[in-house]
Amino acid sequence: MRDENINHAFLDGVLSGEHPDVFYHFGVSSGDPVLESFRDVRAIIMAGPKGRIVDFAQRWSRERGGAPVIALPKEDRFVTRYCDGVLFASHGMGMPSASIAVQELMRMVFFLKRGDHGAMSEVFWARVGTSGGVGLPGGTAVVTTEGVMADLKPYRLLQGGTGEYSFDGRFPLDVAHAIIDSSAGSGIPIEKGRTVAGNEFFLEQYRLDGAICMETPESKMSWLDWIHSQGVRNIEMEGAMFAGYLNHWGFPRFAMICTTIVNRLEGDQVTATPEELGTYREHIGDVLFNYLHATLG
Ligand code: R2B
Ligand code: URA
Repeated sequence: MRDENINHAFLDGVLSGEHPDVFYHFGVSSGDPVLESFRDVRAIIMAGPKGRIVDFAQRWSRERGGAPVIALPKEDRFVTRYCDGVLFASHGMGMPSASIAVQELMRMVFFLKRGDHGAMSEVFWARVGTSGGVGLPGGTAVVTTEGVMADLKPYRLLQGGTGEYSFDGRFPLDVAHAIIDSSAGSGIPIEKGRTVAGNEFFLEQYRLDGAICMETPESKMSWLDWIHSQGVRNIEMEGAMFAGYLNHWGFPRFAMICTTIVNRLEGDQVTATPEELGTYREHIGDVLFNYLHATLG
């Protein structure tokens, strides 16, 4: 862990009991007894939609001998489920939403593991989601090696009027390879590659079908060809921040697994049928669960 990047000025007072930590968007505080049952958390699995979290937790419970599922009561922002060492949490769409979930969960892990670096570094984090493929057909599971923004630079935010904060978007390659290995022989098409995180579904992903369009067919294809030539295999909306924040604290084990739902070299609109989309989502669920079983025993 990178202790120098942990906000001890705020967090140490939580451990010493000077003040609680209110995880406002999850509707829970460090003083709430329900968090005692999360102490053994070994993996944090995040996904955009709430329904996917509920489904994942139910599946994990089934596959772990009917282990109980615990829900946090507040569900208007993010949905959370805890079951047998795994905390499942939704993050909404885009980096502004997902960054709130990630920051509160990082604080929660600090609290649950009592600031112990060894225990914190054992926690595995994953985002499991959908994406636009770049030269890949729908239904391919992409395991990300690096998250970048649309200009292929790392995730960054305005630092008031003075500059920008910038974050390292690389994903640990040993984890990416272990995920791919644990689904070997499953028949699911899996690729690894860099992933662009757009701040927008339309403009920062160079779509021509938005209400607002700033691109031409030529500028769109030129961007897609460029990012493809630089090793990008898919486009989504959270990965660069997700890796950037986890790297900032020095978490060593995290990953992103996204299914492609459209091949952006062939079009912009998502025309896959509900049945096809269901199959694509099953792929990433299977890849995730194969790894969870392999890594958590
Ligand atoms: C993938 O899908 C969502 C947009 O449809 C977004 O959250 C993402 O990263
Ligand atoms: N999610 C995205 O952000 N982009 C796509 O093209 C598909 C899913």
